[in-house]
Amino acid sequence: MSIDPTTTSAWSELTQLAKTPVNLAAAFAADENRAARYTLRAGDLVADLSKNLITDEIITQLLALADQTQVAEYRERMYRGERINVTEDRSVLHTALRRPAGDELEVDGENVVDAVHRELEKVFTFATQVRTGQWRGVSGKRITDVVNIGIGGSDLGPMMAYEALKPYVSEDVTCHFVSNIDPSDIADTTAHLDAETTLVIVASKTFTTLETLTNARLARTWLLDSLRAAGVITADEDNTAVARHFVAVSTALDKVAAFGIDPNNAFGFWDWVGGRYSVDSAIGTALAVAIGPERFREFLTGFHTMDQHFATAEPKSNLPLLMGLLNVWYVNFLDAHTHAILPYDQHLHRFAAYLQQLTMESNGKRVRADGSEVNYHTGEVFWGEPGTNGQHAFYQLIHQGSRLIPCDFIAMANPAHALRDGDQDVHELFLANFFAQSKALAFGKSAEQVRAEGTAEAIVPARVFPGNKPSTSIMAARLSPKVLGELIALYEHITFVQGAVWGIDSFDQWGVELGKQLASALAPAVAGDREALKATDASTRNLINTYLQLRE
Ligand code: G6Q
Repeated sequence: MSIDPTTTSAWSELTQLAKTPVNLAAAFAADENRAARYTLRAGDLVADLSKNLITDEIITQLLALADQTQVAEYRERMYRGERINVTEDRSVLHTALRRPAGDELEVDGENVVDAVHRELEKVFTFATQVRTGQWRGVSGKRITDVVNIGIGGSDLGPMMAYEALKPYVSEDVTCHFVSNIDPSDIADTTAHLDAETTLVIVASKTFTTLETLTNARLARTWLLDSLRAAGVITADEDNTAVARHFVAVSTALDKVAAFGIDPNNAFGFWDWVGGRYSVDSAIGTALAVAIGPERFREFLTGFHTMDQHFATAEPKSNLPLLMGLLNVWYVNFLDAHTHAILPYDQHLHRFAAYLQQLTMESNGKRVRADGSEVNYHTGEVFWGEPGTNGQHAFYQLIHQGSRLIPCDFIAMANPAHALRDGDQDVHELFLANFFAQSKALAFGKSAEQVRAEGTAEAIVPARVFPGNKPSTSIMAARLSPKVLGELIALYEHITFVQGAVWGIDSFDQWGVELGKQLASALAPAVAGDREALKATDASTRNLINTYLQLRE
């Protein structure tokens, strides 16, 4: 039986506490140690939680809520490999992907840590071969471009991490990421590539995903057509060419073989790795090629550092636990609907997109793990853009709109590119914005301050910033592979904590199934089959008819 969190005493206490709003300006005035007291360290990350709408009493009750909903026990069960993904009857072991070699964790009679390291070594050998030019295309040229074809969890992680770790990426190999079944995606990508020097990684856990298999077939056709046109291969050399230019990452090696990829050129992982939790498995092969085995190991160390922190840090100083509980506080007691992710680091420009999947596919559930319906809100909408772009776009609503939007600001002390504009260090200017935004959100600008600037009375209200808007600021020295691993694992565990309190299964994703089924069922109608069109509902029929009229 799942625990209904609303039946706990902590939930009642928090409901009461929410009736007395926290005033940030007053809280800081009353306690000069507030910033220090609420600043935590986890691995290389420093997180300042002091600008959240919290008091010690609220934190005490949030931790009581975690106790009463058995978050720690659930965490232990996950780490041990119990089948906590109940609707798919699977273990949830992304934490095993980053355990050091030599550790032991037995699942179904196998030491999964050994299995993980065996597979990692295969990935690393391959990555080194590509990076050193030992792996050659069918015409003997070295690989200059890698195209990762995958979608969802088989795309967003490696793509986000590739962008984030740009300063560590090899100059000899460029990675590209194709995910959308919109033919523009593969066409635009291959348009600039030379088939003789391109290697395709087909990344699909199930190897059944329509988008990925369609794009993989399109890529194969492009590759073989190009090689033939260049006179590099003859008609009977297709298999040789595919073997030199295609590798796969999957849990379904039989399907890889059926597609025509040599299973020797395939890297495996396991059903206990969820797609959105898989960037640190063989799904990260493109990233391993790009940054190399050493850096990839550092990336894994970062994840493991955060896993250890989550497993062992005292509740009061446990960063993922507290950040997860804060999100519950905002969603369930202060009526927040969304949460903004605002990285002040251009290289994290896909981080919010990545977190959208991690958080919303995980916690967008309305029944608990035992099937009972929730009577409280679950997953909030995560969204964001890198600063300062967001400032010139949507921050208006966060500062002066009517909704409460908790924000996570993320910044690195050291820039990837130390540029100066005359006497000005540009990174300092950039970070001044990072500091200014959380300050403006927390402390606002009063009517008196606006008037003091000589503002006409009629427009004073429009220029007031009410303040008291919550935010967390996370900093690290630089965006190294290790720090990126820590950041990702931090959000994995924040997501876990929220799901645990809510009693939902954060590891299934049944909500994506219906659309997939309907798309396949509607394909004949879209192709103009009158009977299929007649069989569908009136609204969809109307839309498809409009399309058929517009299609040239
Ligand atoms: C992630 C989801 C989903 C999945 C994609 C791709 O947790 O399960 O985003 O990653 O649907 O699936 P395949 O890797 O099986 O192609």
